[in-house]
Amino acid sequence: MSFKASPPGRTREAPWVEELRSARKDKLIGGEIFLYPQIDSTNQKSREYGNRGAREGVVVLADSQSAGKGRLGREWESPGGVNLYFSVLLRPPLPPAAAAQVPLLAGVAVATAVSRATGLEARIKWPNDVLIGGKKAAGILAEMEAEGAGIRFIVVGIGVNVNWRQKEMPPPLRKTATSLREEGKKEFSRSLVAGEIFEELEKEYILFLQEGFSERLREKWNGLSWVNQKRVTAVALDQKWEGRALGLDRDGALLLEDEQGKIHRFIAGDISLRL
Ligand code: BT5
Repeated sequence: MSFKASPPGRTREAPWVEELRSARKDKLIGGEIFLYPQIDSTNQKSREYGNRGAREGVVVLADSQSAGKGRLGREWESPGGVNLYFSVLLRPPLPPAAAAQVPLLAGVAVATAVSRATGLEARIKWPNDVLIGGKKAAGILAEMEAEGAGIRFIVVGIGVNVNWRQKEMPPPLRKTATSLREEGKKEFSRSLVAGEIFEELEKEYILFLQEGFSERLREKWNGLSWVNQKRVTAVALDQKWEGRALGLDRDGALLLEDEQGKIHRFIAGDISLRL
């Protein structure tokens, strides 16, 4: 089955997208990029591609989103012309239980790539936030479709605030969100940042297929973690747990030690952390 790039491109593409395409030619992730100037959500579109049989590594990239999604029904602010919004289609030949580890490897890839592209220190706040200077610069939303005992596909959606200015952010976000430009005090190339993320994600994903959720990956995650050894509150629906974050265990669950020294395990997805 073949897919035409969308929209069918009568106009020239933005130079940064052309740069990105040529940097990723023949690679697994981003070797094929479907560009949308505006879309509801790249995750939504990527799921459609997934359901229609698109191959692993295909990327849906948008300049802006009208209904960008966060986790648990939250929204992702997605103005045009400044940031990155994309979704990567993966087809790991693994059981559905392994899917919970994919956002963790994506967090490592995004934090590493952003640091490399900008020289800024990016950290991970469990499970899926990438912070710079304690504020959120990127978010990850992974969604899976399973079939019986296998994963049909996973869509890894990544939003990075690249050149968004604080004064253009909605006021409620100004305290918690940041961008590469705000932190680095200069503009960054979207193609450079996206290219580094695709590269790092490809590397981590291939290693994950070979080694699983390895000691190496866990240590890398723990080394990048913003929360380890900090006092945190884990919140799920109507319950709260307070304690010290210890890091990830062998399965990728976050460990929290409460006042009484009791250890609690949290699986990403149904819980939020507050510092
Ligand atoms: C996330 O959710 O952090 C996942 C965000 C994933 C976005 C990408 S963009 C490409 C792809 N297509 C999609 O439709 N989604 C993915 P969560 O942890 O639930 O965080 C959401 C919360 O972050 C919101 O409730 C706001 O408080 C805050 N927020 C919203 N937009 C933001 C932004 N652009 N930058 C920083 N924080 C933001």
